[in-house]
Amino acid sequence: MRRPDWPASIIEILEPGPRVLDWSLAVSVLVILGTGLYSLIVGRPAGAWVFDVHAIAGIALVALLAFKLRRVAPRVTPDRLTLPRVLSLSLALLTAAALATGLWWVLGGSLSLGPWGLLNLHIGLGLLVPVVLLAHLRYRFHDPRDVPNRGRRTALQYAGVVGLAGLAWRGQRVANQLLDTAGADRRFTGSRAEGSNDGNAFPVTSWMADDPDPIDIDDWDLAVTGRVADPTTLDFQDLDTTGQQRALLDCTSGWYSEHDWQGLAVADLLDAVEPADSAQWVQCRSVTGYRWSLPIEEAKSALLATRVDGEALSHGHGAPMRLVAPGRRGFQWVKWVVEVRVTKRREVGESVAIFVSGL
Ligand SMILES: Nc1nc2c(c(=O)[nH]1)N[C@H]1C(S)=C(S)[C@@H](COP(=O)(O)O)O[C@H]1N2
Ligand SMILES: [Mo]
Repeated sequence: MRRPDWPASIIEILEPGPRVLDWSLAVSVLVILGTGLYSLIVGRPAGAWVFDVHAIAGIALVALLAFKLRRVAPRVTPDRLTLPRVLSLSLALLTAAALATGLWWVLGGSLSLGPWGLLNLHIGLGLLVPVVLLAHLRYRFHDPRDVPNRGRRTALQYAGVVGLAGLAWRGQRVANQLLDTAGADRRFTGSRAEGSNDGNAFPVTSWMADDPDPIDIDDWDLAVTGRVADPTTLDFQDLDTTGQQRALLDCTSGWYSEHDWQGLAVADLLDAVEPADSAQWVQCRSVTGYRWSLPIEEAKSALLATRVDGEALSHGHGAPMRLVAPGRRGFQWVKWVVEVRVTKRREVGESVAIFVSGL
């Protein structure tokens, strides 16, 4: 009997049976998709596990995909390229690209794609995977009851794959530190530092189409509307901008920046207009139609900033007024605010508006 060499034997030990493998590929894609989407709204360290699960499942998927490709490679021949095969092949390439861009980001890579970067590319590729996967399953679906029951062995294999992926995720941190890469000082969200404590000198991100003309302070005012006893409209000169807040803006495109912000404390504004008992949400609306709500209790610790580190806010950063929402991801920090609306229910349309405002 041939004695298996070392790499071959570890592959044989860990490699799940074909059906189990296919189902675990589907499950890991679901886990990665779910944690990936959810991670976009996680801004506080208590949610760090979401990123860990996303990364470990991603590394495990690298191994699972390798097993899968090893199994199907002999079947991929150019003369038999039918639609289902083209779909399978695209799925493999797309998944590999999504995994590679994620790993590259973690290891300190970057890429400039106009207004977007490497992390945006990773998210875009990742969102395409389930679409092509569904098309692939249309042709290749197998009933889960076909999975042969080899419980104990399969469980051990999974412990092995996930355990090794977890080790790799830890090892990555050490490697980044030792090699002092751009991946070394990531926040738990994966974001890297950009221009903290330096006034307006941090990246400007209007992630979709928002690009309003600069706002003239004399033409600007702030409307406070909705479920309040005293709706009001304030000129810039009327504002009490002695509020302060140190807060960190963490954009889902992969950078963060921490600053001392000055401006109008939302708590003071609310005190002045007296919210009704039914008031639950505070929505900040931009001149562009972009808008986002915070629960009213949380809004009381938010700031409508007019300055950053003592400098007047620049146009790109939302002058004359932008929301500073501590612990929330950057996309919720509405720029060019012209209205604060106090509501009972959160407006459903706002999650659409952040994609289409300014179009
Ligand atoms: N009106 C409006 N507000 C916005 C955005 C936008 O496109 N339009 N982009 C958001 C996103 S995705 C981020 S990360 C921050 C970026 O703020 P900055 O450009 O000051 O860095 O603003 C948020 N507020
Ligand atoms: Mo962002």
